Amino acid sequence: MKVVLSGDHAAHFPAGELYLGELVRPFECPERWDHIVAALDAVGMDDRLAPDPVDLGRVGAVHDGAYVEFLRTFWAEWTAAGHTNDAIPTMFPVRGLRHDRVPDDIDGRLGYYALAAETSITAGTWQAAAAAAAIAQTAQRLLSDGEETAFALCRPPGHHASADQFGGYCFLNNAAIAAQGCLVDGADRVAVLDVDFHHGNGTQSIFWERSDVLFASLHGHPADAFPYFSGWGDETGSGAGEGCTLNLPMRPGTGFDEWGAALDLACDRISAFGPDALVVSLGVDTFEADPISFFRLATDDYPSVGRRIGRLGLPTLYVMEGGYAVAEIGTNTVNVLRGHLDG
Ligand code: Q9C
Ligand code: ZN
Repeated sequence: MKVVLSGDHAAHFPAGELYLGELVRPFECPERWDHIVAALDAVGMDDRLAPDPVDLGRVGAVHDGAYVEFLRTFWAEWTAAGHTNDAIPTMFPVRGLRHDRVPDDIDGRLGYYALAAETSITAGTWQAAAAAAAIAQTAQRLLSDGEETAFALCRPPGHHASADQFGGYCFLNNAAIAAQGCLVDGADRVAVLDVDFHHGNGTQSIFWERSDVLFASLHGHPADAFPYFSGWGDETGSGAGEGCTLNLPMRPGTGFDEWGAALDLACDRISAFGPDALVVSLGVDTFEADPISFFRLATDDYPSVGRRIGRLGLPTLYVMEGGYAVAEIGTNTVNVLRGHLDG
């Protein structure tokens, strides 16, 4: 399996994350990437390549142009306004407020384009986010050119980012960019399987009305887990996309028996959809020791996750999402990839 990766990820590392009333060291940290690379080394997955430059035209197929421009120019505007700290959004266009007007003020625009306050923007955020999108694009082209599998080692992650919102550690929706790229490069239908612990609200919203993309997600129930306002089972898509969204929320303490049964259900739905390619939003924050999540998957469960996905027999692109048990993130991630390859 080819692995696409870039050292540019390290440019994004905010000083703090607003977490339960305090500013803590961000859970989404550069060492996550180091541990994944070390685990790939350990099993000899050394077929690696750097991404081609990001294709912003194609990013614009899933993201709002003004949003991408906001991300690209944010740090220059923020510092020009005299701010030197990382930026934390604090005011949002919530219930009862207008979201049809974009403020001029840079702090106002920060809130307009944010979905939550735990995700700071720092000097290197655009460099890293653009590199992650480029990684997804390069890996997608490998798949479209005939590779059976590829791993896009994206950081920062992407599945919470909608067409025009960042948050949940995400800025550009790498998996959505890849899925859309598959369609542009010849696929008639693509499935996105999101196994990250959190609901992929961004991916869901991007493809909500689309009949050419099936979005299937296993995640912590929104009554109990971030992003709280998305991911119930009755969210099934609308318009042409009605029935093309499948949400399987699960409660605290869910272990591999129940989670694996949900994975089987999602895989059955994917088979029935008949896609030409599969994009997997691969988060391993389902792990029992994850510090911010509540499922109970064990390191030894991950090979069967990859095996089950591999049995679909589809060209498959794994896109890295979350996973915050840093010491185990590499082994857990590589276990999925190995399970897929070993069958
Ligand atoms: N008290 C990803 O895994 N914080 N993002 C939750 C709960 C946000 C996770 C705090 C978690 C975002 C890609
Ligand atoms: Zn997650």
